[in-house]
Amino acid sequence: MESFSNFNYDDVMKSATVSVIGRPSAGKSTMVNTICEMKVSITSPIPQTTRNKIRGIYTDQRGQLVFIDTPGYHLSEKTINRKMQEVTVSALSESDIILYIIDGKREPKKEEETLSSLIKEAEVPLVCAINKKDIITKEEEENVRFFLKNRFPSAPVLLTSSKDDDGIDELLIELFRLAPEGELMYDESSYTDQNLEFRISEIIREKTINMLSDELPHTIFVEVSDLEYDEEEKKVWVRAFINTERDGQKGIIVGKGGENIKKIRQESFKDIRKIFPGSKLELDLRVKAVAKWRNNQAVLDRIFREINK
Ligand SMILES: Nc1nc2c(ncn2[C@@H]2O[C@H](COP(=O)(O)OP(=O)(O)OP(=O)(O)O)[C@@H](O)[C@H]2O)c(=O)[nH]1
Ligand SMILES: [Mg+2]
Repeated sequence: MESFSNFNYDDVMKSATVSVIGRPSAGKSTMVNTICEMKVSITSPIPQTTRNKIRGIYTDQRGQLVFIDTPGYHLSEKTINRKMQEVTVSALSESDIILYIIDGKREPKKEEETLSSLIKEAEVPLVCAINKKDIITKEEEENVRFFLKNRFPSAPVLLTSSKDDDGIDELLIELFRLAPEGELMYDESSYTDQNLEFRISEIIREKTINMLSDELPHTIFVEVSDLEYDEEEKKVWVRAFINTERDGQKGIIVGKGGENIKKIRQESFKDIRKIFPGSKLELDLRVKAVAKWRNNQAVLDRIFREINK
């Protein structure tokens, strides 16, 4: 990220929570990762990847912004989708600023209208980002600008590419401009506050999702059943389950001769090791079927539980 050379420094420290809101696949999690310069929140080409409120922390001389990544807002009556809608709506009112991310490639329709109405009702200072600048045409950009001008005439609108880290410095300037004065909420070296089990399970979920296609990514959830971390001996032992809905789906995740699960394990291993630098990691990964878990209240309660430390 470029330095913010044209910023006027003063003595006032700013501090704000920023809810990152938008439809599925708009690029919210990619945006949070780009800003925090760290993989805080998993991403994938498949809509509805994020399921929880995930905090990513950005700190510089101006102060601190605590981003709350949220599930993409999707109109659907299914239990799990409604749960995800609830997570998103709860983030709207609990932040100092809303960062509304619109995928410039997709014409705003009903879902965007519903979401923008919810944002309006929240009455929280707003910054809008038209994202995917790297692939949108001038006409697509103008369409989205027209939509936003109609609904939020006075909100700043930025053009960004969260993938290419373009327009992000300008976005941060707007966010800090709106941020209230305040002390740092987290240590300046922090970039997230998710608990270890959650971070590990999300890494494994990301690697699994990226291996699958169609509806399958939505049928999985990952749980870490055991985590032993011996800081002195520098050893970590993890056992985790990739849960799907049916035995047939288990076979797809495992793959021919176990080739898929091997790849998922290898990719997960690389990322999990980064959480425990210098430690020896053992990862025991298993696949299990949990019938109809998306309608199982106990499972949903576990998935949507508090994920912060
Ligand atoms: N070309 C382009 N692709 C992007 C950009 N930002 C994100 N993407 C891609 O869009 C897809 C979705 O990105 P995510 O960051 O997972 O989107 P999200 O809004 O968090 O999605 P949900 O969690 O499902 O709501 C991924 O394939 C990203 O690589 C961008 O600025 N340009
Ligand atoms: Mg996401």
